[in-house]
Amino acid sequence: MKIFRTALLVAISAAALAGCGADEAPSEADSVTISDGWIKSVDTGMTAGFAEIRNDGAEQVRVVSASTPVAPMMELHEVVPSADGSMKMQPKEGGFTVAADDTTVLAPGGDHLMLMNVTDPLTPGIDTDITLTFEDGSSTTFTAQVRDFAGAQENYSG
Ligand SMILES: [Cu+2]
Repeated sequence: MKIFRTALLVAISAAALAGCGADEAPSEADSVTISDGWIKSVDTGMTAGFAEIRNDGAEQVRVVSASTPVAPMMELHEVVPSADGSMKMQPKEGGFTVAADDTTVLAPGGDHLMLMNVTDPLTPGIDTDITLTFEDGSSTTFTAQVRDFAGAQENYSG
């Protein structure tokens, strides 16, 4: 009888937990799907990472930071025209926002993930993880493939 009662309590607790979870809004990470993640190949120093960030949620999400095992430092960058007409990149204030039911594309010449102080060569064929952290503290990790890419050599104004 005691065993039966314990089992019943466990069942009730599980139901209560499930019900609680269903009432809460999904985290920003749960609303997002990342696709086509890649990193521009580099020997050492700085390079850029890109991806498509799809938000299927009903609320805007915001990427506030990013990290990867292949670089000790990562920033969220935008590309802006400078006074002399050339394009410069700089940290994007507030990070990357993705509106509800929308997709933000990180691409050469536009918003990108900046990998800094890379010490081991990133050559085509290597896959690595990139983790994006959102405004609500949730995070998601995706795989990025290192690729050769010759374009979009913006200057760093920071
Ligand atoms: Cu950059």
